[in-house]
Amino acid sequence: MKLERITLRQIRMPLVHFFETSFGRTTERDIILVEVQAEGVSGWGEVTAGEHPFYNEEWTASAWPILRDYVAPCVLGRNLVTAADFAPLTAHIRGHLMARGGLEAAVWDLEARLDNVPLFRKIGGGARTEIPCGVSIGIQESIPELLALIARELAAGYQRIKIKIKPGWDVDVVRRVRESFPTIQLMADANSAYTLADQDHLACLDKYGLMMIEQPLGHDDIIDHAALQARLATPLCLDECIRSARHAEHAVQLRACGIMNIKLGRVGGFREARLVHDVAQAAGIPVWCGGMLESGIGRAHNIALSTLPNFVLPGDVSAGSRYWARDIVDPPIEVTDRGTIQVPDAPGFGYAIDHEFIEHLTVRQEVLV
Ligand code: OSB
Ligand code: MG
Repeated sequence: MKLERITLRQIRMPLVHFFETSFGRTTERDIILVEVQAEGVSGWGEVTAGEHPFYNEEWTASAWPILRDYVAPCVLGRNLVTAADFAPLTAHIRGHLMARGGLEAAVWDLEARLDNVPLFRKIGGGARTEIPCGVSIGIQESIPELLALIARELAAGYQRIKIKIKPGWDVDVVRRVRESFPTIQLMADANSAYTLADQDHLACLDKYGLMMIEQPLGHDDIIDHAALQARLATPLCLDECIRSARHAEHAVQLRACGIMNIKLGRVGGFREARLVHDVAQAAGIPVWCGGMLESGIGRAHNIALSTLPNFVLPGDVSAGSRYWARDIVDPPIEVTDRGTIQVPDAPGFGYAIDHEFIEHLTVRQEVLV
C-alpha cells in the first residue's frame, strides 16, 4: 500500500465527568486524529498524548509538529508491504512514541480495511470475542462520592475497579473502599506519585488484598520498582516506564513487577505493543490494556489489541458514554451486563466513523501529501 495522504485533525471534546490523577485534573480533551489514505481507502488512528506533558513528556501540541515535520515525511509516498514496515521507517526519531503510535495505528487500520478483514486479525489477535472490562476512577472530592461512583460502575457490570491514589489520598481511601466492597477486584494507580522513601507507607496497602498497585514510583524507573516489589506482597503493575519490549525484558530480569499494563500509544503502536505482550507472556506475566481517555477511535484500537492471548486481566477499556455525551464512532462502544465489550468483526477497527460530528469538533486541520 502506498501512503498517499495524511490528514491531521485536532478535536476538542468535553468529558462528562472530570478525571483526576496524581498529576492533575482533565475536564476537556484535545485529541489529534490521524487519517491515512491509500487507493481511495482511509485508515484512522488517535494520538493518545494528554493536553500537558504530565503523564509523559508528550502533549497534544508537541505531537502535531513531530507528525507533520518528521514522521509523515518518512512514510508519505512510501510503498509498505505491511503496516509492520512503518515502525522501522521512523525508528531514528527519538521518543515521541504517542505521536508515532497514532499514525502507526492508522496504517494498521488502513491495511485491514484494504484487505477487508478485522483489525484484530491483522495484529494476530482474535483470542477472544469479548474483552473483560474494568474502570479507572479518578480522585474525587470526597470518599462518599468515590464510594457512590464505585457502586454505580459495579452495578453496570464492570469486573474490576481501579482507583487513583496520591499522597494524602491513599491508604485511608483504600481501607474505606475495602470496608464497603470486601470482595471486589480492586487495584490502585499512583501515576508515579511516590519514591522508594515511601515504601513503608506503601506496604500498608498489602493488607487490603489489592490485585496490583500500578506505577507507584518514577515514570522512567524500573530499578526502584524492583526494590519495592521485593518488599511488597501485592503485585506491582508497570505502566509509564514500559515504553518498549526492551524495557519489558529489563522489568522481567529485575523482577520489577507481576503484571504489565500495555498502552498502544505509550509504546509507539501495534508492532511494539505486540512485542511487549510476547515478552510478558514468555515470562508468565499477565497483561491488560490501559486507557488514555480515548475517543471512540483510540478505544476501538484498544479493543482490537485486547484480543491478543495474554490480555487476560480486565483492562481500562470501558464504555464511551463514561467519557462522552456523544462519541465519534457508531454504534457507540457499550459494555454488556457481564462487564465485557463485544469485539466487532467488521473490517478495520470495526466501527463506523461519524465524519459530520468530527467536522463539528475540529479546531485544527492539516493535509499532508
Ligand atoms: O495511568 O492509566 C493511567 C488516564 C490518563 C493518563 C493516565 C492514565 C489514565 C487512566 C484512565 O487511568 C484510563 C481510561 O479510562 O481511559
Ligand atoms: Mg496508569
